[in-house]
Amino acid sequence: MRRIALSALLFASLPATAAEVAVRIDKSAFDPARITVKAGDTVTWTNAEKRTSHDVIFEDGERSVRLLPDDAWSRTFATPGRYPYHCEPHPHMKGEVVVEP
Ligand SMILES: [Cu+2]
Repeated sequence: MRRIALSALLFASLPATAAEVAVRIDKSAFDPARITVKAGDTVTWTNAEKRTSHDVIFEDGERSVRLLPDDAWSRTFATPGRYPYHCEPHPHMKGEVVVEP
């Protein structure tokens, strides 16, 4: 009983840990296209295509390298805001990361 109470207290006092969030790129689309994360979280895009390469180009200037099939790229979002992005060779592929405080 005492041990359970102590564990709960320790857990409650720990700072929130940064999360890792995955976005899959497949069938020429970002999945999910729109995600909401917390400041400090890291988002990883993985190209799940068989043949097609893609990239992740943010309007704020941050950009991935070209992602060949099975390649992955990550960005950590320190500042709250909206971060729209697209794929350069396929401009119809759009996504957005919403970063909450
Ligand atoms: Cu693309």
